[in-house]
Amino acid sequence: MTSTLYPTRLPCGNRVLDLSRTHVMGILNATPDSFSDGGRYSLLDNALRHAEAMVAAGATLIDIGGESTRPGALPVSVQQELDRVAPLVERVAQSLDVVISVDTSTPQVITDTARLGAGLINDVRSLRRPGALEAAAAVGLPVCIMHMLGEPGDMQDNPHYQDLVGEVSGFLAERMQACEQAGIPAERIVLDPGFGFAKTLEHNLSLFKRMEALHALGRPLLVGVSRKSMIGGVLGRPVDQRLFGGLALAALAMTKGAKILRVHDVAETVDVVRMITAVESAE
Ligand code: YH5
Repeated sequence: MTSTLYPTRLPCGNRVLDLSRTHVMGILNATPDSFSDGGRYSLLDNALRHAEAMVAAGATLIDIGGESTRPGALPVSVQQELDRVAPLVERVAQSLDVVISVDTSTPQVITDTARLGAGLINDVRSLRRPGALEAAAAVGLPVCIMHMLGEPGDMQDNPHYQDLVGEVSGFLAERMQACEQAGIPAERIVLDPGFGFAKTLEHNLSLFKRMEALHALGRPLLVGVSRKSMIGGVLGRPVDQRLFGGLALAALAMTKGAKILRVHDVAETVDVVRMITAVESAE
C-alpha cells in the first residue's frame, strides 16, 4: 500500500475528494466537433448525457474543456470558450454528484465557472497566462498544474531534455512556488507530469517509469494518458484502438501512486481501480 505525505482530504468547492483512494476523472470535451449526432439533441444535451453516463460508471470528477490543445488547433476566443464551457458546468453542477474540473487557461473562465459550481481548475499551462494565478487564487479552488514546455502549438517541435525527470520536477516545483506566492497554498495543488505535452515517445515512457520521483514534491499526482500517442507509438494502433494499452497504463499509474486518472473510458478504468484496490486492501 502506498502511503501519502499530504493530507488526504482535498476540498473542491462544495465537495471533498478523499485522496486515500484513487479517483477516475472522466473527460468531457465541450468542443463543437465532439457531440454532433445529426442534430437530434442539442450539443448541451448530448454532453450532459455523456457526463451522466460517466458518473454512473464511477467517475468522481468530470473534466470539462472548451479549448483543443491539439497542435494545429485554432485558438478560441474567451467568449467562445465561455459559451462552450459555462452552460455545461452549470448544468452538471445542478444535476450530478461529481467534482467538476475545468480544463482552462483563461482567467475569465476560471472566475465564471467557479461561480457556477466548478470544484477544480485544471490548467495545462500551469496558470502562466496573465491573470490566471490571480483568478485561481481568488476563487479559492484547488488547481492542477501540469508540465509542458512552450505552447500546445509548438510543444512537439523537437523537445529536448538533459535530465527529464529533474526538469519536469523542477518545473512543477517552480510553478508550485508561483502558486504559493499568489496565495494558492500547497494544500490546494495537484501535480501532473504532462504526458504527451512537449515529449517524444521515449520521454513519455521514461517519465512514466520514473513517475514516483515526483512524490518528493509532496502533492497528489494526476495522470492523463488515455488514448494518447504514447500508446499508439508503442502498439501501432490508431486512436480508437488504444483502450487496452490505456488500461495497462492506468493500472501502472495507480500502483505508482497516482491519485487521479484522467480518462475517456470511465467504466473500464473504474474496474481496473476497483480490482487493484481489492488486492491492495486484502490482508
Ligand atoms: C493531461 O494529460 N491532457 S488534453 C491526444 C490524444 C488523446 C487525448 C491523440 N488535458 C491532459 O487529452 N489535463 C489534456 O490522442 C489534460 N493532464 C491534464 N491535467 C489532451 C488529451 C489527448 C490528446
